[in-house]
Amino acid sequence: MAVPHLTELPPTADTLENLFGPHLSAVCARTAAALEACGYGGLLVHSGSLRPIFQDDRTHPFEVNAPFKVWAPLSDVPDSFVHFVPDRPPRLLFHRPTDYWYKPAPLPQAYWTGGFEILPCADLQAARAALPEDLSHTAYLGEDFGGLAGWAGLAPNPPRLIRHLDYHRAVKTPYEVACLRAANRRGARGHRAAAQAFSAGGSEFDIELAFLAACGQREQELPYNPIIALNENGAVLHYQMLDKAVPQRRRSLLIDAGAEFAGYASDITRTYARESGDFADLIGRMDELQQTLCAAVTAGIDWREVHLRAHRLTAEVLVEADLVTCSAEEAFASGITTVFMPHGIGHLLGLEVHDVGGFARAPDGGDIERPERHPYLRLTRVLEPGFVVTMEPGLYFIDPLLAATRADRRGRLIRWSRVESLRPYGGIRIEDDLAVTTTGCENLTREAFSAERST
Ligand SMILES: [Mn+2]
Repeated sequence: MAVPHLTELPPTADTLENLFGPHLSAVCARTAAALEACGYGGLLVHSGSLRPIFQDDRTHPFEVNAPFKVWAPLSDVPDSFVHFVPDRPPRLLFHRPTDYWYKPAPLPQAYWTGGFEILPCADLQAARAALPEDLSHTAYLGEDFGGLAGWAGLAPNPPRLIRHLDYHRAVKTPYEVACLRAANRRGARGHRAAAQAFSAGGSEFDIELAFLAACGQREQELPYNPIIALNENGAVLHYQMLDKAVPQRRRSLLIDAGAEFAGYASDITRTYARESGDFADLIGRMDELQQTLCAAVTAGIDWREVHLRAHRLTAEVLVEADLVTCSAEEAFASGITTVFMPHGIGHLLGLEVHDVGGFARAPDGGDIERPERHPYLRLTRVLEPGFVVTMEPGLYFIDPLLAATRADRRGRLIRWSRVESLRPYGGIRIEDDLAVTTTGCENLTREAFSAERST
């Protein structure tokens, strides 16, 4: 069944074509610089392999390698390669087997293909034959595809080169920001339908189906499996069950789900209450906190400080909501906020939902440490224009963390009766995607929801 409204999704192919040329030039330039710094003359990137299922004639779902996708927005063509030698147009060795069991992907002809020399290759031997005979001084990015050992001379996955490329991938080109904006439009569409399915009384599974239909994507195309959690399931950070039964009493929905556009991910979370009351008020308060944090995002700020500030603000919410018996200062200093908010405040977003390069001090340097007691933060760098980050404060009632806290001396700092009354609602997370600029940031997610509301 066609999903006609998706054709209206901006940006248009013309816009994308205009943006893709400079994007490809930027990828070529930064790759050339990285190759030079690491002593290589060329790069070969593999799209990935199909992995057979043990004792079966089927394969696991295909997941493309992100370092391949940065060149070409192809998510479903295993055993293809991009071969790049500085000062020459990149070549795409496009896997096109003779196959009557599966339909081979058609040779691409799209807004991005003009910058490539594209060669159809029936198999790996044909791909090897299309490459220079001498592959020494060529770096290879990808898994061992079984046969790689025979491609003499390649340097597989050199860590230094990967660090260089990952470091620079944190800064998105205008083309990439346009793709992330479109991924947010698609995701906001899905979220709107999901919220309606929740209001209509749907199960977690029903809500997922509504999300997929509105995004116009199958689950395999999404950047990650949606987290759709009713009631206390919202306290499981990566809840995955998609229960098909409707719970007797429906209190709350936490949905963390994103869509994909040209290989780029959106990562969006919303929390809804079925009825007004304390939990609904707490959602409103967390939304305010999230907006306060978003308003301060701009190039030049240290993401570790954003994370710690989120904890200080969370401590204030805990006091206001009467969830602690101590002051906000003590709630922060004692680490009680990490019981209610045990994950990072956000991460880089791009070709991967948790994008690479979040810790790199420099293209060729070590990692920037996480703040003490905050082991799950995935970004420690100072923000630069072109970074796209998520902002995702949360407040959860997580049984194993609460139990451990109750057992130690910090237990006295928690107002247990309040925790008991809010536990059945699971938790709250509100997550937007922000494109960092020199003067602030663009909230790709809020803009997408506004644009969807006006359609
Ligand atoms: Mn996220």
